[in-house]
Amino acid sequence: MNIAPSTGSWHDRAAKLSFEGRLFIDGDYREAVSGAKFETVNPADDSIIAAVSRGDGADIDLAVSSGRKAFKSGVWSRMAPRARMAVMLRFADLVEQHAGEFAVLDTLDMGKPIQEMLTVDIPLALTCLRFTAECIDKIEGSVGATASDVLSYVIRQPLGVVGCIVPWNYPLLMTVWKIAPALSAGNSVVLKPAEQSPLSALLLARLFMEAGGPAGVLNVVNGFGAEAGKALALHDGIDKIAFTGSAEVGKLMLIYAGQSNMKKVATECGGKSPHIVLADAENLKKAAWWAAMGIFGNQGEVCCAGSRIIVEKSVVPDFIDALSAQAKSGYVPGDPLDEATTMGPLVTREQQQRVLNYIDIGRRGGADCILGGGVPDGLEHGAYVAPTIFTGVDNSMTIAREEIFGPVASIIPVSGYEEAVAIANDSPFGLAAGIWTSDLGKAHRFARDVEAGMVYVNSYMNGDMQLPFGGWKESGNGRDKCMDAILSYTQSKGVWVTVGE
Ligand code: TXE
Repeated sequence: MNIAPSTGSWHDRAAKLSFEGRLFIDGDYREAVSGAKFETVNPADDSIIAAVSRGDGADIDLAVSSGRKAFKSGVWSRMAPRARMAVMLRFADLVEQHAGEFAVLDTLDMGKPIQEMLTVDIPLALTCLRFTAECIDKIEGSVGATASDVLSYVIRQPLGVVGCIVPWNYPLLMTVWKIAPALSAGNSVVLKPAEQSPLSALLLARLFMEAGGPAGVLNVVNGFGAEAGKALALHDGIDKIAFTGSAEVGKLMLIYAGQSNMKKVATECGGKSPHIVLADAENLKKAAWWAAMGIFGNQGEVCCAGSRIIVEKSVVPDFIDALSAQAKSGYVPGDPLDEATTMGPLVTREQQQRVLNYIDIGRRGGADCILGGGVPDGLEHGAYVAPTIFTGVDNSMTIAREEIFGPVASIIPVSGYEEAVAIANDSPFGLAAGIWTSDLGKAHRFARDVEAGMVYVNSYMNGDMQLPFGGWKESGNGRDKCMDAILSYTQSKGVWVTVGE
């Protein structure tokens, strides 16, 4: 992937950046109708990055009507598929050209290491933009089998105006996972970024226009969930809400749809994903490497984090040694703008407090904290939490049931495969699941037995654009990535044509 090389330090680049904090509506930046603003804060040192316009219902109204006007005009929704594809591919190229800027914006806003932006978030966002663009002229209808005096066919059409509500853990990537398929399918979009990470979406909107996207097709309204987000989800002019966030707010989306126009709702709501290591795993060190990545990568602020590590008893001591060693060498908290840093601060002081509180609950609940368990020495100036490992965890403990969304691993010992699967499935969530085994039969059995939308055998959080991303149970009902995701931003229409007498 051709990512812009770093020139000078990333701190120099950050110092030179000018921040756009206004809303983006109808093809232009503008202040919120109320004139209100909020500050976005760098969690690495509590400094204020920028003042951002605080949108509310009035701004959502403007954005939705701009999206509707654009949709009805057909300027995008009826554009020839390959012409729309060309715009989306140019959009991807522009995002790639601005990779360094995106890397700095998201790192400042939410604290993730810049090297993770460069090696994970940006390449994955580009792949998503290009994959969805390439799918545009592969959206097909069908012709039904009928008597010869009838022609019946099914066409797929865009929904209209889609509201996208996204979280802060992958600001650019989660935004792209929603807007790329929605735009590719011909819809207009009103995007509400997370209030913790409002900046990169504003650059995206400008680049979409530069690529040839018509005004009004992509609108960005920053603001708070209970103000801008709620107004968007309740809006009668919105045809679908695509949401990623907490299960609590995901449930609200379904309520808002019922209280308004019964818009379609797709949710992706996090999890408490099981990552199983059986005694017949071929290589425990390798399993520990992936397990560490699965819970400490992106500071553990990952919806499919393998937060419950379920390990067969006979290999627990060796696995704990390997995981601890990997945590200590591979995840060293530090300045996220330093390219050598492998772990940044959490997104906010509130999130830090929430995670420290769960660590306290774990200790008081009787689990054994064998690594980390607090703020790393010398990093009190930011929202840091050290990689933390609990052993002797029982699946009924709070730390095994609730999503912590931080670098906290819980090791749950089990007697073998049957108990491992029973525990894996004993959760209100069902997003991802992993297993380490050299028994092919067991691996495939697991893929069928486990209640999760994504299964990894002998690796973790792996995959590409072909595979659907989404959950079972309270992890939500939506699917990102893959052709199905694009189709979920269309609706079918059956046409019955009488051609005979
Ligand atoms: O999420 P929220 P928060 C989980 C994770 C985390 C917890 C809280 O466990 O610790 O949720 O994070 C918007 N109407 N995940 O508080 O509140 C909000 O502005 C409309 C997992 O950040 O769900 C933001 O844009 N919108 C998750 C988005 O919803 C509302 C990623 C998510 O915020 C709203 C993030 C409302 N009433 C958190 N209230 C994942 N699946 O990866 C909030 N929002």
